[in-house]
Amino acid sequence: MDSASIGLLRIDHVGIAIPDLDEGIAFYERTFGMRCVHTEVNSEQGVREAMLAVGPDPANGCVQLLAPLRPDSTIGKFLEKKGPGIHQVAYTVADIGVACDALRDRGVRLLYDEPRQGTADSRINFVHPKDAGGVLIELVEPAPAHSG
Ligand code: V0V
Repeated sequence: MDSASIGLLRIDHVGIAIPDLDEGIAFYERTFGMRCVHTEVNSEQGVREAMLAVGPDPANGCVQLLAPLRPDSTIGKFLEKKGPGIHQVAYTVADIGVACDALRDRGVRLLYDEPRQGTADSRINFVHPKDAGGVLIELVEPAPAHSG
């Protein structure tokens, strides 16, 4: 890895906050012809979520729909303040520990001291939007079976 690289591999997903997951999935399938490849409830993050493959291969990038489990969850509060829309941009990383340490060295705040559980047993962390030009950046290290 060269000194500037933090091990980013590709855009993993663009996360979109929506009030109702089933309606959101139906809209993206009907309108854009995307395919829902995964749904899951993440209680710790307070979300019901769905991954929709943008093209034939989900590894080339997904839209992630995020619906709140509770009004006081992160997505619930975001919807109340800003309404539905883009919530985050997520990058796949080779090694989340390496990426987070490199970002901390560069003066960027990570939200968690240690990575937490994300979609499909991935490990995730976030860069605070105030340290990333107003964009919530998620880092995703896929579970071994999903990486590549
Ligand atoms: C808040 N702000 C944002 C933002 N959320 N700016 C851009 N994008 C967002 N998504 C801004 C907001 O406008 C305020 O700016 C400021 O940050 C403080 O916001 P707040 O409403 O007071 O909210 P906080 O501070 O309570 O929470 C903001 C953070 C929170 C980013 C700390 O959303 C968080 O912990 N996010 C990480 C977890 C998460 O997002 N989980 C749900 C997805 P002004 O008004 O002060 O200028 S879970 C997921 O993606 C999974 C499981 C997965 O992908 O696998």
